[in-house]
Amino acid sequence: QLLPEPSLLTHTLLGALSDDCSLLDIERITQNVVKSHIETCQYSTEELKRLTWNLYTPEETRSFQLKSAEWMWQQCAVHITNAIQYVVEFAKRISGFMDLCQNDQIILLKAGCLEVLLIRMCRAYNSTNNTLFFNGKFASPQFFKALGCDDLVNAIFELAKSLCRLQLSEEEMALFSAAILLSPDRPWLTESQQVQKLQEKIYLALQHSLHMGGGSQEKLDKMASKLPQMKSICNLHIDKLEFFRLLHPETAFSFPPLYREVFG
Ligand code: MHQ
Repeated sequence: QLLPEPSLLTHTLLGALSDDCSLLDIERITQNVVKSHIETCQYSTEELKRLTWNLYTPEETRSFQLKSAEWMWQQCAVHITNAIQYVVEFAKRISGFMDLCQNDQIILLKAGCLEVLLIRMCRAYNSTNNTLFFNGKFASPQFFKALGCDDLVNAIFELAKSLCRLQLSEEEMALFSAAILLSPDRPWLTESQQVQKLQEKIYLALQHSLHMGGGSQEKLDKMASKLPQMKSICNLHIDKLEFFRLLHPETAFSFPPLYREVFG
């Protein structure tokens, strides 16, 4: 046998890093990140569960489809901006994040907030009828037709569906979000070493959590395999926004300042 069992490998990995990250550290990190996630996730699981059958009627859907692209873009920009504010609050509550220089905090948030939003999205997705929570009710992909971005909207729903299949626990979601936010390879970081140290600890916590939950390396691999899909959605969103800005500069200028700063 060339390789040890996965459990043994994890054990060895945890053991090897124990000099600067003990099991106690890992538990402390997990607790901090999960608490931060729960406190900033905008909608509780109970709330979303309670609203599961609150769907837009066909008439309501039709009336949204008939709205102008400008109006619909404005609505979506406002909702995304609200959600981003919660992600900023999540970041601020992760221990170590506020110790980074302000320049790096901003770089990490600009680069990672949409990805975090996309992870959180699976909480607000209902796979039985392929709908997403939007402004108080669950909406189908067709609901967003007026945006004129069917490819983007379909890609977002596809990601929601495939993330949902992973059945991530809140703990896994929280740690995965934090790990993505603390990516040391974002361009223009000045203290990427420090970011890397934080990310490594969060990854250990995630691995530990998967291990405890009876999961395995396989689940972590599946989670990591969603990253390219998320990247391409981020790029597609930027492309669509750029094109929209060319067609409707006035409307784009009236988008929430935070939205313009993050994606501008
Ligand atoms: C968050 C809550 C949340 C808030 C906003 C912009 C564009 C051209 C297309 C939700 C995207 C359209 C978004 C608003 C649409 C797919 C966007 C618009 C989790 C994520 C969630 C539910 C967002 C999901 C994606 C939505 C519906 O905690």
